[in-house]
Amino acid sequence: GHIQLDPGAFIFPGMALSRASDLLDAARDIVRQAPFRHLVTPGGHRMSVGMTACGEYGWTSDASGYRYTTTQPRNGLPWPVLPELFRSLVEEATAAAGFLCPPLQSGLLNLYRPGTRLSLHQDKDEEDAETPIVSVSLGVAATFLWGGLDRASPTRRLRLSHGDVVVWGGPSRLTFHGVAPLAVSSHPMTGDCRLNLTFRQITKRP
Ligand code: MD3
Ligand code: FE
Repeated sequence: GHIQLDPGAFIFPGMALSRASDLLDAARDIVRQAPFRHLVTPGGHRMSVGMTACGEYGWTSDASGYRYTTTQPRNGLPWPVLPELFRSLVEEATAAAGFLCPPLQSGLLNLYRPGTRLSLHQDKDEEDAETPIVSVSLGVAATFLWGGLDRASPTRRLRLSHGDVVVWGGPSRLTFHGVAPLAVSSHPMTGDCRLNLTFRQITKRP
């Protein structure tokens, strides 16, 4: 079963559970090729989230702004290939939410350690704002902040646990969201960390 959070936003509790250890293995393989980095925002703040990517496009931030690149800024190499296991989970999740999506272009990997947070933001660096975003939570559970279409809208707090998959599409695609500082806790598969995978379409579809 699923929970509809808002129009277009669907949580599938535990959808990735049976695949969690394979997803983590695939993530480790990506991290070997493209290590986590703490990006600096255009405002000069070092992000507490460790980030890397796979697929055609990866997200980058530096003094000149936020953008998607087809190569890793640190070495000019392409981002690691988006694993088939990720692709099939995304296809399954979007179909279950009632969206028909060709394969998504980018897989972002976000690493949270105790105290890591992600302040309230909108995802609007993608040219395509129609295709849903899919997220997969692994390891230590986090408190997710779910706001509205204005920064000042009230936020709801919801728990995202190991194996949960969420599809964020339609009117929810541009909702403000964030993650509260990760608690000190432990998960058998990830120790004190949380790994979040998000999948997106970057360029407009023809
Ligand atoms: C709702 N990541 O990478 S995943 C991000 O847990 C990001 O790492 C968080 O926000 C994380 O940009 C939240 C859930 C999520 C991701 C993207 C969204 C929710 C979203 C885009 C639009 C609306
Ligand atoms: Fe986001």
